[in-house]
Amino acid sequence: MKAKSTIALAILIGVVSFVGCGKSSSTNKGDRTANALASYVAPGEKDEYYLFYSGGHSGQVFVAGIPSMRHIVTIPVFAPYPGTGYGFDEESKKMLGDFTWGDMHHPALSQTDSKYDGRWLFVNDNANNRIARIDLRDFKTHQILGPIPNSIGNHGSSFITENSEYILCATRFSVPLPKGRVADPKDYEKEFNGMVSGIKVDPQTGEMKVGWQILTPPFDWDLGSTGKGPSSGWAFWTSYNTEMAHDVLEVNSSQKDRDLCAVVNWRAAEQAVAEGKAETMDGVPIIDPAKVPGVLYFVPVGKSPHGMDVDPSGKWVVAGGKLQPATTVISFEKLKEAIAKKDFVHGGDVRGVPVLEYNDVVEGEVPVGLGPLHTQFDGKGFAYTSMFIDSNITKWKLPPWSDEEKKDLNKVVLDKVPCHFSTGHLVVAGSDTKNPYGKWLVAMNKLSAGRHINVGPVQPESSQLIDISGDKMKMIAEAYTEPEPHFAQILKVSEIQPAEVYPKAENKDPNAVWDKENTGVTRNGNQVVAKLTAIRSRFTPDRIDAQVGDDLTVHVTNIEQTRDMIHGFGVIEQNINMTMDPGETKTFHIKLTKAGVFPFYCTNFCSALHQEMQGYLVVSNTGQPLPGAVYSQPGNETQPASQPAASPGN
Ligand code: K7E
Ligand code: CUA
Repeated sequence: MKAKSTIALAILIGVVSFVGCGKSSSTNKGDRTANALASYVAPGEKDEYYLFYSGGHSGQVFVAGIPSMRHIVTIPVFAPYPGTGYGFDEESKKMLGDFTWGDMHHPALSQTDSKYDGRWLFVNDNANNRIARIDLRDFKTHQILGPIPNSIGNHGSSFITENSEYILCATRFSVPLPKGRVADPKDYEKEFNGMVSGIKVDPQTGEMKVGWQILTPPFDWDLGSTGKGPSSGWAFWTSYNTEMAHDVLEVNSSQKDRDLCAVVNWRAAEQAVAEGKAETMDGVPIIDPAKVPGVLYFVPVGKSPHGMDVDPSGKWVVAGGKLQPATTVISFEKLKEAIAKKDFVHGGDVRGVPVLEYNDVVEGEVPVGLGPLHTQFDGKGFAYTSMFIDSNITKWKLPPWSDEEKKDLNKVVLDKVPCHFSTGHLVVAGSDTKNPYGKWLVAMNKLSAGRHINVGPVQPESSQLIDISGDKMKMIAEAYTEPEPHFAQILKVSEIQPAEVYPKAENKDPNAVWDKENTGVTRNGNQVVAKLTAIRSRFTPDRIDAQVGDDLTVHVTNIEQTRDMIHGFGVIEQNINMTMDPGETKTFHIKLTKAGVFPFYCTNFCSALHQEMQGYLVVSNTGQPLPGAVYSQPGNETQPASQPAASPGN
């Protein structure tokens, strides 16, 4: 009760202190100059790091540079993005499936030996139970896996193992399984189930498939983290509804003083499946932890925790308190000992899953302040926790602690820097690897609270760049994004070499055409197929004839081999919008339903003659082709390209 009123008071104070937010925190002229220089990237110069923000329910990844914090590019993933034609061509439409949005929370860079290997970025979709893979060779989405069977609310995801063997996911929601079965939510505790999923990643191609799943009680799993070093092969999740309440969760899921974290031995799970100890549900091998001991354990932590983060050494697992003003530090060594000694809470298993004793595994509770959510690490023995209620970042020291510090853990709390406002996630460069880059921290704030020029009732999300290289943290700069970044990843620019064009030799699209001779329009029954080239500043052919009722398929190959020479293909009143990068072939397919002449044109400004880069889709009434409509297939009517192909640089 007392704790609750303290929090209520803190929220109140927080709200009151919104007033006057527009002022600079650093008025000293010397500081202002130094901070400005720290984030200044002069015209022509480049940033040192990529910052990959998850875009929340925008379904996109936003890429910014650090230290400038400038937004560089948006990578569309779970939602169409007309800017790059994503979600319009057949390939990306197929990836999106029936969905036009996703709720992206936790991006994860692929790792080898607990270090970023610069190959892929994986992101989760809480809303439609999916995982996507972005290839860092071209910064594009190449696979969307899901909806994952037997899994509802893919929030506790995508956490990658130390050699990218798996993406591990846990369910935020529970439902009766298999999906499609109906039970009364009143019977939640008995009938509903949560799930931990191991999504297998192909080490060569990055292709994902569902590997196995572990059945869990219907706790609401929250954030997770994977082990490394001594905790290699393990993964951890917090939960916020050990009560297994099904209604008025705001009250009913905050009854117990402690909630249970999941401790998963994913190598043991993999082994159990190999040994045939799983049963199949909806095509996936499912492990029942009551029947397969050694796969899942529970650890009590403070009430309704949120973040769960493993430090770079792999020795410490930190749970964010959320409703208690402390982070709980779990010692992995102690945890392993307790498991080995089978030191479980007597009679305290939940559905046959052993519960470890809190006092056996917890190293200490660090009084970081109010509303601790997520923790990141700099690799020098320090931890940084985002405080949602206090609106700051708290820096503290990881164990080992001296006896004196253990007596009063206030002594390990070293520094606080105020943020604006209500910080959610934070990211320290490389925190989830064994060798963090350190240096920069980005706080992602839930409310920007009047910090920028007024754009109406809906404000962009604020993020703040903080220098953590010294003893004291230094607030350097602010930036804003579209809604709504949750977690982010930071990668050193020098560690990857994205492609400049798609080389012609690598274009394996069977419908790619590279010269005028192979372009053209063919008709077969009511199937009309057009193959076009695009180059500055012409489509070849620039006329496509068809009839109402035809199935029209158009393949456009951008035959440029020059970086950034992009052409678009928009068709008036047909909702067609594609973008072809240099060397890329894209395809769209439509059923033609109305007669008329529909101009098509290049949407990307590509040259001084960009405006001239246009043509016509002529749709005649059924059975009434124009006399000039001819098609280029032996045995069929032919429609030759009307003009010679232009050369690059035209
Ligand atoms: Cu804290 Cu979805 Cu990671 Cu948002 S979650 S803040
Ligand atoms: Cu091609 Cu504009």
